[in-house]
This record gives sequence, C-alpha cells and structure tokens, in this order.
Amino acid sequence: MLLLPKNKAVQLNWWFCISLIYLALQFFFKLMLDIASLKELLASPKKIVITTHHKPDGDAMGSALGLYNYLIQKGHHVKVITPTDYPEVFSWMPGNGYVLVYTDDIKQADAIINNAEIIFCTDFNNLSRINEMGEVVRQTGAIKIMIDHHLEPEDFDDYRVWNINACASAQLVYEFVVNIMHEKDLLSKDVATCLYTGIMTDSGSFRLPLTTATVHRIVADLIDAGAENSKIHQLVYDNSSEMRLRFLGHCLSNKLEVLPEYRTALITVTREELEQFDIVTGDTEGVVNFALSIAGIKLAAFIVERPDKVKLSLRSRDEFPANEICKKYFNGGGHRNAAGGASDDTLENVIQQFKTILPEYKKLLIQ
Ligand SMILES: [Mn+2]
Repeated sequence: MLLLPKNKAVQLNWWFCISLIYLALQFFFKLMLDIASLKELLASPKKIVITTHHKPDGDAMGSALGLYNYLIQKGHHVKVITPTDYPEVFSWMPGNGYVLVYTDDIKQADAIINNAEIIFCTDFNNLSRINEMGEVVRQTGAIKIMIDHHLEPEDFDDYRVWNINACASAQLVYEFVVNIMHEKDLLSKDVATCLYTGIMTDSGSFRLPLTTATVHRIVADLIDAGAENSKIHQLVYDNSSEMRLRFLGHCLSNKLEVLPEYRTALITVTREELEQFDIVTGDTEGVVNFALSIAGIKLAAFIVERPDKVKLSLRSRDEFPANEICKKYFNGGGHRNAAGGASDDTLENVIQQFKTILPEYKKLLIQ
C-alpha cells in the first residue's frame, strides 16, 4: 500500500477525479461522434438490407418491418431478408409483401446482400443465428448496425443499439428512431403497428418483468401514432387454426408431465404428432407457457422432434437461469427466463438428458 502525506493524497484524488472526468468526456464525445456519423450515413438514400434471426418471431418481424417502414420514408432502397420462413400469423404486417425469404431465392438474396451499403441486424447478435446467410453478411463491406437485446453479442457490427434490459428489440428500434435519429415525426401508422406487435409479443402481452413504465409510455406513443392495439392483439392471438387448438388440447391433456419434486413441467412432442395435427411454423409457439402457468412451477420445457433436430424451448420464473441449461447442455442460449436449444440425439434421449440435469439445479428450483 502506498502511504502519502495527507495533502498528497488529496492531490492524488484530484488527479483521479480529473482523469475520470476526462474518460467520461472522451466516452461522451465518441458517442456524439458515432451518432453524428450514423445520422450523416442515413441522411442520403442508401441500399439497405434488414435481416433478423432464423424462424423470426413477432419481435423479429416487428423490429425488421418497423425499421423498414421508417427507412423507406427517408428515401432509402430497403429489402428485408429473413433467413427462413416465419409464422403466417405475421403476414398481415405492413411491408410483409416485400420480404424475401433467403432460402426461397439464395442467388437473388446473396446479390442484394453483396450490393448493400448498410445491413441492419435486428433481434439477434450472433451471425450463427441467421444460418448460411451469416457468412455472406460477415464478408460484405457493408456497414453493419445491430439493434438487439440478447446477451453476449458477437463483435461483427460497426454500430450497436444494444440493451439487455429492453423488453423487445422493437423497443430499441423505437429508441433509435426517436432518441438517436430524433425523427419522432416519422413514426407513421405502419411503423407504429409493427413496433407495437414486436413489443406486445416479446413482453408476453405487457406482463413480463422488463415491461417497465417506460415501455408503457413507448406503447402509448405507438397507439397515438396509429397502432390499433385491440386489432393487433386479435390478429396475433385470436387467429388459430382449428388444428392448432386441437394440438394444444392434445399437448395439455396427453403430453404434459409434471415433476413436483423439481417444480418442473414438460411437454414433449414427436414428429408423428406434428404431422397428425398438420403443425406448421409458429403453431408450437407459446405452448411452453401453458406448462409454466401451473402454480408453483419454476421451470417449463417444450421438447419437440423436428425433422432435422430435437428442439428445446425453456421458460423459467424469477432468478432461475433457463439460458444456462440451454447453453451448457443443448448448444443454445437466450434470456434468463426464456431460452432455447437443440440436439442431434433422439427425442427419448433428450428427454432423459433433460431430466438427469434437474438434480443439479434442485436447490435453485425448490428455493
Ligand atoms: Mn426479441
């Protein structure tokens, strides 16, 4: 330990304070410069690609299409390219007709990506999340802007609007338009409709823990800007096919297993059952939440045998780290209370493996 006369110690503290202030100023000016250069970049029409993660959900499509509807008002040439198809339930969203699914026309999609000057990456932060498109995006010279709220971002971007405390990426798109670009006047009805859908779906209809007062204020702004909240809820949540509802009934009455000693509930589905109920992309969405809705349950799992892999979807309550299980055992990850993973093993083995992991987490599960 360094011992100094009292007056010297004071001097040292002064220097410490001055360097702190210097560092803070440097950080502040860099941020201002970044914002200024981003504004400058978007001030004249550019060729822009917006992409989002594999099997896009409501937030992925809401963020991408919200951003699309904002950027076209500024005169940019914009293409939304999704790595895969997405649930039919989002096909009513403004701009949906201009979305290109990468696997539908890889040649055309590659040409558009390679020709882009700017690529926005919304609702994901690792290029592995966009499958084979990832390497195409990585090697282009385009400026990459990440707008995301997931943990542990990969370092592939040039600009980043990133906050793990945002309830949805659509919230960050709103903040990008309003707080960074200062263009609240460009929150058109179409932009507001898409962003509302993203926030609504990712916040579990405004009830998950990250749905703060700020989120409600943003949502109020979106309704002011023209988002028809009641209609959007109906379009997304009251739009099931009869088979989807029957599939849900089958899952709940025949496939739900409750393990009270671990406060865990799981629903497992075979490939044959998916075929029997004509299950398509998006139909299994949310089934896991029914397992979590049982009183006292802390961890819920939905394990499904897809044609290529066995996929797991985990949901948890409070501090229980669902993402840790997915990362450690099932090549996945996600948020603490909502995570996913996959395995090349058989369905039976994955179910067994999941159950053998539980004792390791017993203490956390029953506390
Ligand atoms: Mn999201």
